[in-house]
Amino acid sequence: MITLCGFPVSNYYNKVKLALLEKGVPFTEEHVATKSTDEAVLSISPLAKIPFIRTPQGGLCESEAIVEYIEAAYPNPPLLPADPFAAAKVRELVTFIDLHLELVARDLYPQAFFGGSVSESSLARIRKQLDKNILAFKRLVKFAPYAAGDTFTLADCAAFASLPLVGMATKAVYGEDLLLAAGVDYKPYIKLVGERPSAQKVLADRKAATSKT
Ligand SMILES: N[C@@H](CCC(=O)N[C@@H](CS)C(=O)NCC(=O)O)C(=O)O
Repeated sequence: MITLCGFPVSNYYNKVKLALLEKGVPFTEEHVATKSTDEAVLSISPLAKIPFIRTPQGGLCESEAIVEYIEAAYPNPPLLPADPFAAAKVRELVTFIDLHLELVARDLYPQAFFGGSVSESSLARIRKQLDKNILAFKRLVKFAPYAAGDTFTLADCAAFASLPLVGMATKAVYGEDLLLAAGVDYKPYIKLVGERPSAQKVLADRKAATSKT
């Protein structure tokens, strides 16, 4: 049995949780906060980031490594196409979402969500990077109706968890949602994915966790 560790407000936690739910993999959840100095956490997630999982074979961190493990260990239903090239295109899209959009926008979160402030020079640098990366992402994403094409894949687990966050953070900081401003029409897509039972559970659990804090 897999234990998913972290908390249900985290986008990367929810990316993994969506994959587990979509595949019907049995799992339990364990609340683990970020920045833990607990050796039991650091021995699995050395940067103390969440999510990580516990498996009968040991622990594993980094959401992409985790979902790839889940995909290989529990192949059905698949969240990657059988065709190697099509599967690589899904992974390519995940990289754009996680690395080129979310990780860049992440530097805005202290100001967007946590009452902190980000320097003017950082805001300008992040904006320039995001403007460029969002246009690149726009060339790749399909929304037809899913992120990588006609089938729900790992790219949707990443996109559903992170695109709204990128939109909200940029809106809060720059006064406009840079995804929408660039013509990345992600809202109907998020609504579509949000109707899936897996996404409904993720959203309900996130809501419950948010109202507790
Ligand atoms: N590349 C990591 C990113 C995970 C990540 O950034 N998680 C956040 C929560 S959403 C975290 O643990 N932040 C605390 C920290 O970086 O110290 C993954 O894909 O799992």
